[in-house]
Amino acid sequence: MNAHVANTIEYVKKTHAGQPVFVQAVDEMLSSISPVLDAHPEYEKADLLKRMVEPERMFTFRVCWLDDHGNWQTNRGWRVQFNGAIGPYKGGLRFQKNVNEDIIKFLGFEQTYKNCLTGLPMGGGKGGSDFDPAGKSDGEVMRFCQSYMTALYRYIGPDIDVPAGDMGVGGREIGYLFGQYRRLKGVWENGVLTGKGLASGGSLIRPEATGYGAVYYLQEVLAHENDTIEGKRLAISGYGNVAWGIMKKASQLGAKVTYFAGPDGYIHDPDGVTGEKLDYILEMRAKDPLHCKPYAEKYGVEFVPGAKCWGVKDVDVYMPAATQNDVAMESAEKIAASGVKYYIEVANMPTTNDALNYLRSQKHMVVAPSKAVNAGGVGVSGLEMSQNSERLVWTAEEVDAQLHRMMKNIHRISMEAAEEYGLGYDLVSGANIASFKKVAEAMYEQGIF
Ligand code: 2IT
Repeated sequence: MNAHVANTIEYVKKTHAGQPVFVQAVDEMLSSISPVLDAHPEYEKADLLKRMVEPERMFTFRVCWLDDHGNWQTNRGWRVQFNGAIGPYKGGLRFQKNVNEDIIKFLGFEQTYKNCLTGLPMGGGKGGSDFDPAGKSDGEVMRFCQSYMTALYRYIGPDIDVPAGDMGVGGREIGYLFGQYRRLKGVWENGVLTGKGLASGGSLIRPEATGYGAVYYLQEVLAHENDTIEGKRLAISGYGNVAWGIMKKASQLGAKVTYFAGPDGYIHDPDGVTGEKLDYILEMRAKDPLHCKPYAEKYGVEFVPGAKCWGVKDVDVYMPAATQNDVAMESAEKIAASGVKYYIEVANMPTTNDALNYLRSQKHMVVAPSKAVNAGGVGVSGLEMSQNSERLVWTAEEVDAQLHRMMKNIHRISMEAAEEYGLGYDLVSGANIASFKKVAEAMYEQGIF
């Protein structure tokens, strides 16, 4: 490994001992980019790597709100503006009770390189709160969002920093956040947030974009292997927004999701999640995002409590689409032993580093990294920003066609970057190298900053 890369990884490990997830994301990314540093000794001189692992800035703030019983509640809020070298900071907000500074930094770091892969001018940012949306009324969520935006509005804007949704933040929350921004600023700047409802200037296809994009990327991988998506059986984790997009697009293209998982266990539906079952997924999630068992009861299919579906053999593709570190070494061993060829990461960093490296070392497997596979979500957010800037509304077909092109391009540039350095069909290294090169070049040409 290039010495500057190795030293930077050691430096981050030493200085961020309390932030294991951030360290993991940095380690995963930097471990791929030695050949680029070998080719560009000027980057070491410019201390580029140390600058890349330090956010440009990060805000932490309190968010106070009144619950329905008239009690004051206080939550913690964050926004990291990680890297603005290639565009306004861009990335979602995660509202979940386990959110902390470590998680926000890991997500902001990943976002920088993911956003770069889309080819659109977007820098990396991320934010969130330890607010737990589970069981909260609409009124409570609205008051929380208003308070969150009151703390943040001075620091964001369509050309500054553009938040969106992530776990726990969907169209409803974005609506309340945007309403408060507009009230405070008194301007029509709807490009300040993406994932808005259509009436507020949201983009068609944005809710589906991450899942659709993941399936488009999978199609590229399959085409590379002289294979097609028809008849493919997918095992995924999650049944949230992203998982739902995968289910829908897979069924449109003649494939099917036959396994999916929630925090309570996993479902096996050999006929696949298709037709009206897709609507039921939305209904079930709105009622209770923590239990997928009701699906098994409704459709008379198998539910395995307290387990993950990693290692099942009667599928063709695994797609972890729930949350970070869902697949650790024990699951990776089962996945490798199952004989299934395709491991397509979807959630942000769903695999621990040792598990990811183990899967990548399996000769019979093709592994694709989340920062490429899930980039369609933020990619369509970028298209929403474009529509807001030009004050036009694109058709679903136009947005979908651009998303499809974007995913093909991400697969192609990743493949080419890996080939350029003699790494073969290594989509993980390729995505890291392709995105690193562009961010590094922009930072280098902008001087010390
Ligand atoms: O992880 C992600 O890429 C997102 N949560 C979407 C971010 C965005 O700005 O649309």
